[in-house]
Amino acid sequence: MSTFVSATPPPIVLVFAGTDPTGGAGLQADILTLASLGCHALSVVTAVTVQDTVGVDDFLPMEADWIADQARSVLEDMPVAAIKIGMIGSVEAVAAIAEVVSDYPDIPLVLDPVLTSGRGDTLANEELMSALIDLLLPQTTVLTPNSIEARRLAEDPVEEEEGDEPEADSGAVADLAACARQLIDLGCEFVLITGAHEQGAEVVNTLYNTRGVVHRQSWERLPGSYHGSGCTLAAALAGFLALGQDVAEAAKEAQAYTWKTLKHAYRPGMGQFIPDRMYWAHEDDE
Ligand code: PXL
Repeated sequence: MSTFVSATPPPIVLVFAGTDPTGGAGLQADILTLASLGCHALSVVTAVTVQDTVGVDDFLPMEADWIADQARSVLEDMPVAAIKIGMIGSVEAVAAIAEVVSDYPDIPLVLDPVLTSGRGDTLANEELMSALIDLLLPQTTVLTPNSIEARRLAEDPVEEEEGDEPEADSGAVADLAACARQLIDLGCEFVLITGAHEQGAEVVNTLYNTRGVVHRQSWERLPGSYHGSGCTLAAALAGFLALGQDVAEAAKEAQAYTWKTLKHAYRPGMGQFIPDRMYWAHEDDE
């Protein structure tokens, strides 16, 4: 008779996110991404969405107490190596999550500021954005906005600074650098701004900290429109942090992983492509 030996658990990542029945974005994207990297995802539901691959039709925010209770029960049971926060759904939920994570200041926290869906459906109003800024940004290790979210969160500081005209061709980068500085001044340690929504043959993503640019990486621009690429990137970043990498290395690895999931994306419905988080399991089929 063999003796049962318990396997060592993989690194554990706690995810706060909304559900997405398409499996493209949100909680489902995060769990798939983390599983693909060899992490175990703890999943706290913050909202339930009604959507297809074209867009989000509606969402129901989870009650704040229910979010806090879901999180506290697993945090007290298991050692969490990183936390990832995606869609939140209500101001009360932001406050509840901020209170829970404040009890775990040593766990690295990745905040993906989900403001809209890929189609542009609103997932966070102005009040929710300001709660994110006041309550969660100061506790964030890495904020992962796309360039549109970065400008909205930083309230487009370049426009406000009169007479500070950016140069014609370096304008976008200069403006995003100003946004990054502003977001870091608001309290997060690092900002990874993604550039898929900017012009150019390549997508340029830049990681900043208090000293400025940590690294800038360029990726071949892929032709599709993708559902859940931001969730994949932020979850992968949390996963690599949980696996023991530092922020600079984790941000590079997360980009490389995400680009591969987009390269292998498929279009299961009538809307956007879905990144293949398990691309490596299908590679032999090609
Ligand atoms: O991709 C951002 C995102 C995050 N979370 C949920 C979503 C979306 C976009 O549609 O539905 C639940």
